[in-house]
Amino acid sequence: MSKRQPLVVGLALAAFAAAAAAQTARAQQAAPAESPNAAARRWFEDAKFGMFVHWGVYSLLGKGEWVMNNDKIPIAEYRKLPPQFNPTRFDAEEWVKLARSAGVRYITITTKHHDGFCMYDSKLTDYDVVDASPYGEDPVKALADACHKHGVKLFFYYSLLDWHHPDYFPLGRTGHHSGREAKGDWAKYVAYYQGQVRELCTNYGEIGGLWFDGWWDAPDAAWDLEGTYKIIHDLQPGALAGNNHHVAPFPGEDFQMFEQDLPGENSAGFNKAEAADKLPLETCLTMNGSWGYNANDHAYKSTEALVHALVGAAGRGANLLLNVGPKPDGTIPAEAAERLLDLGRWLEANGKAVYGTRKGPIPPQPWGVTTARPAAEGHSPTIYLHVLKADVKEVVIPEALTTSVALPLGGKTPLKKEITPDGLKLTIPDDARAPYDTIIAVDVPVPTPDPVPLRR
Ligand code: H79
Repeated sequence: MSKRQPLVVGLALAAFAAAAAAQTARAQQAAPAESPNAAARRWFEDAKFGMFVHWGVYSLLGKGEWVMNNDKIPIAEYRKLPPQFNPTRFDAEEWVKLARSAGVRYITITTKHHDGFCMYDSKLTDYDVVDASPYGEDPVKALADACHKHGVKLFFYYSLLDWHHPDYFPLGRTGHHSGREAKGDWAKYVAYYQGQVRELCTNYGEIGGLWFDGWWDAPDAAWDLEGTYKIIHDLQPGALAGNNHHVAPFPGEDFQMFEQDLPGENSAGFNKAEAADKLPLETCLTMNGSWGYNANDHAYKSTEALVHALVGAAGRGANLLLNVGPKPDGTIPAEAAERLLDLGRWLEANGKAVYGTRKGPIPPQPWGVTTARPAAEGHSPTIYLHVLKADVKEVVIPEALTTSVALPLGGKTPLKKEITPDGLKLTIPDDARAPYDTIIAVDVPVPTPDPVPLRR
């Protein structure tokens, strides 16, 4: 442990103690009425795990969702795709059942990606799956119905950036090879996209929220995001608005997302925004290296890496939104389905230390992360230590936790404790080790002890 870390831990534990005390005090009062928005945010933070779906006419080419831009396909050429889109094997029930088996609590699906093609039935354009494909049905409607039936929330991904719409002008940083005319009325484009947001908030029953992307293509444009968020909150008071703009959250946004990085990390290069203090967080991640179906990308992450992503996100107070890219026929690639089922089995046994938790009072450590379940009726606060490194045999936690009981998840024998100059050392016996993540539940007595600064 570095010299600086113990102090940080002591302070975080103080916050945890204060929160636990506040929770106890709240439990003794009548519960104040919670707004639909606050309830939705709390639900979202409890949910922890979602399934992202990137599906569009680009899937036909099997080269990811950026193929129009990357291969410089003009609109006139790209327009030949919708007449070929006929996902005869698409079964919304099967997708949702798979999602449920994986342990996900919500699905976020692309309703329109940067290519501008709408995967739902829009009255504002003919460039949509019902009007322009032989399939002729609305897969988003089928998915919404299946989600409602099986108790999975549905979020809509919507690209603000549009490489096809004639009024998306002036062009932004991308989509310069579409061959469209160099003119357009931006205000008309805003009216178009806000009209589509209205459709999405009106035609599919209760939704979890809207997930915007592509703002970064034209960061100086007049998007009227405040107006957009108002439409969402007026039409669906329990829906959350989020925007993948890679900068600090704007007013009206209900959660903050990070793409291909956990909050606080920036391997992608554009995750420079700090995690907002008060907003729920979400990290979206590809399962291989692609969002949309990529026939040549077999570089799938291992189940262990995916468990570590889920737990790593939870330990940083974030959900994991894990992506699949269905094939053009509507089926989910076998490699992806296998991993989802692995995660489901793992969560079946270990979900207690993930669902409904918040980031733990001990920040990410070289050995792993912590999550926490605040005190509630019938149980004292619990801190879960997720030991993600297989070769770690002991962990040191703040000495203030000395009176706690530390049990491996599902085990019966408390861990050996020893006070050391660095803090309270817990020794992990070999028979307490679990695959991917050795979880130790630290039951903190109530009242939570005052944090004692760690000795140096
Ligand atoms: O939908 C998936 C991707 O297609 C989409 N977001 C996920 C969820 C995505 N679009 N672009 N990117 C991901 C990469 C972003 C690159 C950026 Fe830039 C770097 C945006 C801003 C800086 C490249 C350079 C694009 C604009 C300027």
